Amino acid sequence: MPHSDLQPELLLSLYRSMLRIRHFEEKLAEGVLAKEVRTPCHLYVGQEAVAAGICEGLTKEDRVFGTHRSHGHYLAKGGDMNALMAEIYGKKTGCSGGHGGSMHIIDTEVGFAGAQPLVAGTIPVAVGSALAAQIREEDSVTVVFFGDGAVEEGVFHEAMNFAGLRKLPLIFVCENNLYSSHLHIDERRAMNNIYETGKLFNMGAMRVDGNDVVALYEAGRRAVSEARSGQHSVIIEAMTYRLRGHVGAIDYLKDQDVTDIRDVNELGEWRDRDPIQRLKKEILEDEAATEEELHTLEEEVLAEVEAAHRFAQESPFPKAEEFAEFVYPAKN
Ligand SMILES: Cc1ncc(C[n+]2csc(CCOP(=O)(O)OP(=O)(O)O)c2C)c(N)n1
Ligand SMILES: [Mg+2]
Repeated sequence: MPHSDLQPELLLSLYRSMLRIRHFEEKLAEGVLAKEVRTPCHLYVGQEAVAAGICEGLTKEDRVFGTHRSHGHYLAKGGDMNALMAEIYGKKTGCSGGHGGSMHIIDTEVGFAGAQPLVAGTIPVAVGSALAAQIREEDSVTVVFFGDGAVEEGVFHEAMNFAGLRKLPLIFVCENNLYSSHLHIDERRAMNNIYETGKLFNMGAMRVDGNDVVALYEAGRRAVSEARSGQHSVIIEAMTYRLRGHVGAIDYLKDQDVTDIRDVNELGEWRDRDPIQRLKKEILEDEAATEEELHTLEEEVLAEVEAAHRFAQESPFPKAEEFAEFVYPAKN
């Protein structure tokens, strides 16, 4: 019995998408630890299935908004890897001209409408994007990714209400990784039931295994079709886990004696649910590809990441006199 009805090409595309994020961030982590990278980095390792699964079902015209932890959203939506690495290295060739760093990334050419560090900050902007699409009778949907911590900001509820009222072509994707910085969700919420918020606002509401990329792809496709047709907005709650720390690059999986406040056993349990290993196993069991084909694919991804790293290292920094560009309006 195959694990999935999806075509092999689609499974391989999801696999490549997750691997690109994983290897990109593992390379980046080396740069962070070596202090080559000076911008704070919130790594997405462990959560790749969410970005990959949801973005696979979007078109270039669909708009995606991210968070402080958005390297994965940017890459999965088709953002240029060289430009992302260069941005995080503070280089002029970066996707934000080297002025933004890890948390201010954007590539409107591919529909990555922007990420920024204020928790819940992009949620109302995404409402505006979806409202504009509705008024202009565009066919696009808007997707906004955010963490479980963002649900504690009042603006989340205001945005949900407005989207629900207007049936905006908007999909709220909450990545519930159980933690907001160092606080567990059980210490912050009376109920661990974020997806049910959708029911209060007359939306579609789904909770999905956030480490199962195929389930996310299927949930995303359904949500997109409902939101695009004007049926209603949708909230998807993806239950997942970040395998690295809140910020920075320490790899608790390699150094099991050191952890943040999280329990080593908890980390171990989630490591065993690694979304990439899980899809790999399914692909092999379903004979959608051979071990050798997957190896070749991974080598290609590693070469792409190495090239992006070289590109970032060799690119120039912006000039000091250019720092105020994009901050103040140009003088006449
Ligand atoms: C408005 C606001 N308050 C506090 C912070 C500090 N802060 C940065 S990330 C973060 C945790 C966010 O948790 P969550 O939304 O679950 O995302 P995750 O880090 O788990 O991906 C906090 C509190 C902030 N950036 N913005
Ligand atoms: Mg969180």
